[in-house]
Amino acid sequence: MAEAPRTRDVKNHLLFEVATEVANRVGGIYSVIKSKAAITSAEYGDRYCLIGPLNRHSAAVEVEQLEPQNEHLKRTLDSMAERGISYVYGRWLIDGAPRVILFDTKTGYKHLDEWKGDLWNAAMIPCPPGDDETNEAVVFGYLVAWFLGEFVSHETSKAVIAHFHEWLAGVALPLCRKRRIDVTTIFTTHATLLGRYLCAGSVDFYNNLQWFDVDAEAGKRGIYHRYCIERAATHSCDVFTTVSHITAYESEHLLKRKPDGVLPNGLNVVKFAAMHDFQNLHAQSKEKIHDFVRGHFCGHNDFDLDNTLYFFTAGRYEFRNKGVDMFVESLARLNHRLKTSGTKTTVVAFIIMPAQTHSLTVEALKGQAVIKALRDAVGVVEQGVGKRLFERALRWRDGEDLPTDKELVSNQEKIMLKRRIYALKRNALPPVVTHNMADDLTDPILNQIRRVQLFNHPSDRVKVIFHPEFLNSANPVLPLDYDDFVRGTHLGVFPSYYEPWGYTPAECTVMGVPSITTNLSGFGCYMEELIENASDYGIYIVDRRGKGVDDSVNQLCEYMFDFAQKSRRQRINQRNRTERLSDLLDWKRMGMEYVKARQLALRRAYPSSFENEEPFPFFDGTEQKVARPLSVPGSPRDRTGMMTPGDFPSLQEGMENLDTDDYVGWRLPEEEDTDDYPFPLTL
Ligand code: G6P
Ligand code: 1S3
Repeated sequence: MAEAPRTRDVKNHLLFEVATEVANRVGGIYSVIKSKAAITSAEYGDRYCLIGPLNRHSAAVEVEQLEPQNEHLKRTLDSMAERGISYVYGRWLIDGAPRVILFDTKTGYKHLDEWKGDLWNAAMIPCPPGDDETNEAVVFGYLVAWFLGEFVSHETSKAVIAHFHEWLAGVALPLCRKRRIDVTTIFTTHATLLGRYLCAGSVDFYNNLQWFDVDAEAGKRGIYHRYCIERAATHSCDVFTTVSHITAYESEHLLKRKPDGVLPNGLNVVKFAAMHDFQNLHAQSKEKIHDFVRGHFCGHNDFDLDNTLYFFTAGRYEFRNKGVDMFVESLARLNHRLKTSGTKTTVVAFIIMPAQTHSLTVEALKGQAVIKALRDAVGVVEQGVGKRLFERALRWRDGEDLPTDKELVSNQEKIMLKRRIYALKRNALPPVVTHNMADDLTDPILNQIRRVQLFNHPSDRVKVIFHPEFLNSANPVLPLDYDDFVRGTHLGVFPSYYEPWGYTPAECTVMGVPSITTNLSGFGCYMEELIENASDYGIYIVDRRGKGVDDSVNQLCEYMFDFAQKSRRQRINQRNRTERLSDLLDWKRMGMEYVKARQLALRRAYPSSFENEEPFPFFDGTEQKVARPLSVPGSPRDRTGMMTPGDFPSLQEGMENLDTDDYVGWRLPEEEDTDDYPFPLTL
């Protein structure tokens, strides 16, 4: 007998977004759902709810507990609670304040063996013992499928979209399909398991994508069962998406399904009333970095901070995938070039990547302490000198000379100052790492620094500081939150080999900090596709696709060298241009892709509800490129056409006419700086 068509109210549909990082910061997915919440809440209001596993520690500070108001939701959660499942329901205290359901997976573990058996019977996915991460994924997946199945049996009128992020949240997808739960589903993968593993090794990943024996490769790496979950999720959802074209191409070959579209990551862009506000913030934050550098290089403060540039890289510690290998090698070449050019500019390059450490080093703490002691001593002398100068000025007679330094600084003060200055002396070179590493001898970053011998010698024009911990303002050595640190730097450098999207250069862009990325990162490809000459806007893209490693390293070195030649005026102008790109990355614009994916999911699940409607323009039209800035001379370079490997268009194309007020189109603001000013500048 033919199945009756599924009918539900698609206009007022409900949206559940499922991820393991709801109110629980682990990595990039947290940034995605948190920053997107405002725009999704604006669109859905109470019809939007996020589902994640409960992490009591972070939920305690991020979630305000509430009683569910929706009767179907309440019935479902009550019934699960009656069967021993605990959860927290509440408001996530972030922009948009979305509702969240956080299931306590511990209360589901009593069913683990039964569910593992069921997963094998339902989808032939094996779950070997001893893999805690997979056990978590299974329990969470079964709880979500339980919840959705029961919810749609109570809520029978409205359509329900369930949007899942990443394989860890994907177990529920084959279950929804197998149990024919009346929801329509979207799966977004933010990386592929195999891609991450293969790239971290020494394979020529992109040239061999078509040829990998995926089952065998997953088996060799002991991740076959995880890979099965990822692949089952990919093939069971109604709409399959990923975050960039490059990861779409990878998914097509490694997960064997061509994504229906690309949902690039956005940011919640905060605009300043005036352009100079963000420039002032740069100067303030840079001053704080100067303070750190003074301490770190104490005894070796032989370079001019006014002529110093701060470069940095940051992210998850994946040495090859995040391109740290290439960064350090290029820094060594940059050092050589700066030395031979005879420049007075110094580059201090930071590497911010969390690794296993025991504590901050005594050297790092001591450097800051002696500088603080010196500053305090100077403060005392300053007060004394001020007082004496004031007294002398009161008693000053016509014809008398003004007091000399010698008269103003007392002997006692001179001794105190000398002691503080002697304390700055140091026999060793300033350290390249701020912490005691758990595994100093085998640490890949340290070994690479040793190999290229960037040891912070006075003659080096490039200095290196590895800070193996995320930043925060309570840090006694470098007391800055990550965003404030980024604002104070001059250039972010992210030469990734494996980077499905890459939030780090995107964050730089919205803060008006130029950055270097690669054409193997989703962000790099996206910007290259949209902007005619991205480097004019402070988005430098290293070619890691068509060039050999050595050439890519040279290109990266060249970009950094050229940047180091810029005048302050040129840097200020470039920052203005970079910041102007921020609307391009705003969720108000990027969120359109999510709208399209949801439309597609509804149309696939409930085609009869759309019979009398115009076809939805998912795949027509092309993005308009952002023209080069007016102050930059034209180049003959032709950049039309797709720059990404998959030659399929994204969902974003052809959506200009969608009538959604919450989302905006993007135009480059028209005002323009020039590098040549008609009046003298004192910068
Ligand atoms: C901002 C401030 C300026 C400062 C400049 C330094 O633009 O508004 O007052 O001179 O930063 O720029 P730099 O690239 O040298 O850090
Ligand atoms: C992933 O996190 P990662 O740093 O492991 O997801 C992020 C969010 O989509 C993405 O920006 C990043 O490239 C991926 O690699």
